[in-house]
Amino acid sequence: MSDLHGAYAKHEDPNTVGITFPEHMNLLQKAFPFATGEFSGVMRELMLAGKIISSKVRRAGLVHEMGLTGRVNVQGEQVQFLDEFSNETIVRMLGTSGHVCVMSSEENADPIPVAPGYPCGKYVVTIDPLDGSTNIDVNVSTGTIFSVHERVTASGPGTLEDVLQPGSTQVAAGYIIYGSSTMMVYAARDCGVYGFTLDPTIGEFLLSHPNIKTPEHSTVYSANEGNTSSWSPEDRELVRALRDGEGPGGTPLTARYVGSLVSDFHRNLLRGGIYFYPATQAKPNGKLRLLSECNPLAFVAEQAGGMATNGAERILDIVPKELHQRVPLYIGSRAEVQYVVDAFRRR
Ligand code: AHM
Ligand code: MG
Repeated sequence: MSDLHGAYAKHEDPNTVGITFPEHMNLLQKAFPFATGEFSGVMRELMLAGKIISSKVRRAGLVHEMGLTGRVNVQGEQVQFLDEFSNETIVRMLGTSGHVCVMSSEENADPIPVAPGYPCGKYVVTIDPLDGSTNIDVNVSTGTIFSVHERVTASGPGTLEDVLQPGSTQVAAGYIIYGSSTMMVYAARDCGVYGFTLDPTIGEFLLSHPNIKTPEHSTVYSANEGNTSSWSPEDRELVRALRDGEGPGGTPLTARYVGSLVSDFHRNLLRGGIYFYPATQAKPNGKLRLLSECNPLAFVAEQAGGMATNGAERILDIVPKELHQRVPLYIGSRAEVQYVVDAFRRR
């Protein structure tokens, strides 16, 4: 007779490489009461949407689904077919799940209600459905970013108030990256950061990166240096000093910039690095969105031992005033982000 007990015993640790997301969640639930069935339900819908988007992204060149829709979104950016597809897929999955009361997306001007006739749950989800979408047509990695809060209103349909919460109150956040493999990285409050890789042969995300900790020091800096002339002299000096080995590590950093925030962030999370998108003359608040990009990645960074700031303030402490608010972002390994914070204090 086979030793089934042995097989179960191996799977008592949520960090066991190769387990599925439901197995991991079941094991976490024993230790963390936050990990309710409803939260798992939100994550399940996000991962299903991620699988559908991943399959579409991987075949986009074959089925002529790249390029522009001809529409411009609320940010004034050209909407790509895959932006729209990703947005509609996630909104449909979550909006019919019964687990959320309202959503918001980089692609929509206003909060998005649940689907008509469907019940409202206790969670609020904000998404950047396909970050880095200008890279789709040239076969460079993109990603879906998500942020999960509990609602602050008591019941019924969620409102703008539910969406406009600071990043510090997120219960979970993360991203799905469509790269050389498809990976879902998520952080849950006080639980750590976990990476699951999609095994396309079975259509499941399996735990591949348990308990991710980001290196304390950076080896890489990531910034669009094409913008150097429109940065402040102080930001120019910061990048120069880090590049030339005058930062806290005392060794020069090498440059890596994909132009997909998710991809740059993911590499830096695993290898150690700092990503900058500072204020520019044309964009005095930077380019990146607080709710759909900066907050979720700041949450992941902090849970992994890193930091995120707009220079003057911890990203997660910023109280949002509007849905599509932008902020300068400096995010990544603790030593270099602290170096940025200290430099800002001296300004
Ligand atoms: P998007 O969400 O519309 O794709 O825009 C955000 C992207 C980030 O992924 C990326 O880091 C940044 O914009 C790149 O901006 P730039 O081209 O100015 O360097
Ligand atoms: Mg984006």
